[in-house]
Amino acid sequence: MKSRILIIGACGQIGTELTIKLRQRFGNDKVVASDIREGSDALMNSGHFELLDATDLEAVEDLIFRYKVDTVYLMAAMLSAIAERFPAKAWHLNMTSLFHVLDLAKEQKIKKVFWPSSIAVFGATTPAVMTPQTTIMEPSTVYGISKQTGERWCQYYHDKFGVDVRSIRYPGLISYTTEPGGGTTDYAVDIYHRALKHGQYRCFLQAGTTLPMMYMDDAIRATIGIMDAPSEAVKIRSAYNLAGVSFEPEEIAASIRKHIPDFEISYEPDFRQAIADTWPQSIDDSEARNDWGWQHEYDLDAMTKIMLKNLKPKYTH
Ligand code: AKB
Repeated sequence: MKSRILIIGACGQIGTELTIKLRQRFGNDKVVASDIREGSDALMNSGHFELLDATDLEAVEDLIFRYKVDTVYLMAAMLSAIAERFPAKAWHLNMTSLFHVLDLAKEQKIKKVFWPSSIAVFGATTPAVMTPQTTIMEPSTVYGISKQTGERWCQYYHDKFGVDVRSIRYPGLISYTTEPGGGTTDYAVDIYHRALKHGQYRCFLQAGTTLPMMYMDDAIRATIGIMDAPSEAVKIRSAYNLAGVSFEPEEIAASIRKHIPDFEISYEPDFRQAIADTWPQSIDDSEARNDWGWQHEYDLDAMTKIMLKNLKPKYTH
């Protein structure tokens, strides 16, 4: 019987923690990690790993066949800031990999798909405060356009072909195990590293830039939560809004000062400011809460405490 999970993009920020959590839950043998590059020791040493280019259909199909995979988490993507530098490459990676997985589900070679969307689907014309599930969406980044388009395709494959695809719109994610790469919300991770290393941080977003964020444990719980939900509970097959906390750089700095009183933040906004300016400040995720019981746990101070505690050994000699 087919019963393995394949994670594509397992060595990224979400993929690393998701793989480890799913291995703890289902057993190491049941979760196959794959990525274009190798990942952390914890990931590489705890189960199957395969080098995989997510845009190579034959290679993806081969892994699905060889490992008897029935569920795919497609986490490979180029994020907002880096995608602006490589638009064609980002579009190719983000869309081609999604089509491959949706087509394999349509052909019933796999049963269930998770694909991550993002708050980047929203744009400057979207209501920025408590952004509703269904609203104006005019994304201005390549990444945002790829996520919005991807959402429409997920809904389409579900409606036309019965594909069981599930998705959430992640806010900025914060974790201490794997650093993010190429996002606009990355400052909220960098700031903890710099606070411990240098006692100060020069922020690439300007003061007052409020963005929706979430601690990684919450994001992983949401991901597994929507995948566990009975099919009929998942009423939205594009992607669900998902909220944790919202804050601006000064608020995270103030939270860090509770542990490192001399910590200083300064501001030198770059091109990422223009991206952040088009994104929501806070998210209304009542649909996710009502449909499949989503609830966040971590607030800013709880997250700060965990981040500093776990990163400290890295910077203490
Ligand atoms: C990014 O900043 O690009 C990502 C996202 C919000 O999807 N963290």
